[in-house]
Amino acid sequence: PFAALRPQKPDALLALIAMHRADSRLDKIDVGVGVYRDEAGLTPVMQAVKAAEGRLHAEQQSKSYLGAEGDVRFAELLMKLVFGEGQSDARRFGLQTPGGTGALRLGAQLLARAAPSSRVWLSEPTWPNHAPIFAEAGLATRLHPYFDVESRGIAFDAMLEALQQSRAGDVLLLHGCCHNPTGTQFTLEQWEALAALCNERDIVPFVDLAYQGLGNGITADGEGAHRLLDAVPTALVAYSCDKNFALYRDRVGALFVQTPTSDLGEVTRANALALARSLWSMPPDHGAAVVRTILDDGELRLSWGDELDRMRDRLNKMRVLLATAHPALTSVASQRGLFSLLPIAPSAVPAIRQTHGIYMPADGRINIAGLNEINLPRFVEGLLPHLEK
Ligand code: PLP
Ligand code: TYF
Repeated sequence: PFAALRPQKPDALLALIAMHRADSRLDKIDVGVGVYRDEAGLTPVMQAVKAAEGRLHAEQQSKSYLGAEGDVRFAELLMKLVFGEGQSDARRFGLQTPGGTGALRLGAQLLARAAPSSRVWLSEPTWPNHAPIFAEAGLATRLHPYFDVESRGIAFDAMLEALQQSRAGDVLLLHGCCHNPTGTQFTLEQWEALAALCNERDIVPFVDLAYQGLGNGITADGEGAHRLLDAVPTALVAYSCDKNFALYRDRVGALFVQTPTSDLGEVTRANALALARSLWSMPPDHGAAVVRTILDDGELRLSWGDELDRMRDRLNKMRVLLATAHPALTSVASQRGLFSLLPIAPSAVPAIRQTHGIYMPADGRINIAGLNEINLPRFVEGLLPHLEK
């Protein structure tokens, strides 16, 4: 059967990792794939994670099967971060998934089973995996304008205008905070306007929350989603712990679903579990057990929160430094999270790579965490001749 298969392009972001590794220049700069790095360029295991792993190693009595829902306490604890304290009710459920990607895919399969003719609206641009995840689940995708090239902020009016083409039952994918790749975020007023739009047009919001805590803090980064979720009857949330707990390769995430009634919630949960069984049977335990151990322990939770604060402060400090380097970069300071989209032409990207050893994807997205006080001047020097405006 394989003779029928078509050649595939490799993931451009993951391909950059290998390209950067093969470059022998000592002063090369990696602003490619989205992982946090400290000022030494490392992506360390967080202290609270090390401590939790130590406890699990000492105390875990069994590795017997858990079930398709994964670690129930993990999902319960995360639910408070997603919906706010005291906001778990019978209309909402959560299931552990392999990463945020697993949560997106499970949500997509659930939507495809429940409403196969619904279309999923994605921002232009968005994370390159979004469209294939929904398409592979059998759902049609549509793009809405999102980024305003002039202000380097959100083209909110154009977005709302395009969504006038939505049909009842369509799905709207929203980045909960720290938009990938633009670093933009909705204001609370915009979240409220989006909630009103979803209710008016009978659209189902699907919030992708992959960077909570890396923008303005855990609480602030969840606030927009809380307001939206409180205002609408039906919603999905794909949560990733891979960035805010630096657990990337352990693949830690959860899917949360909100339904209009608890009866509908029960049937929906049973369907999500059936789909999860056919996708991965059960999610991998370790990373979720680590997150559960941290969130359930006052001391570890404080340690995790402090380290996350320091990571975010470093990102925001680099943003301010980069923004002051050139007027065309001013908006970088008000953007949040790991990413920013540079005002450069795609043709400048290979030139900057060859001449200066600076590695970024073709759209000019940079990972702010790849910068530090030592390499920032060299980064700016390589970039300046290519900045537009
Ligand atoms: N959503 C967005 C916007 C992302 O940038 C990522 C990055 O990996 C994910 C989801 C997936 O997260 P995970 O690595 O947990 O699958
Ligand atoms: O956008 C990024 O860089 C992160 C990491 O196929 C990532 O979200 C990139 C590509 C991919 C999986 C994860």
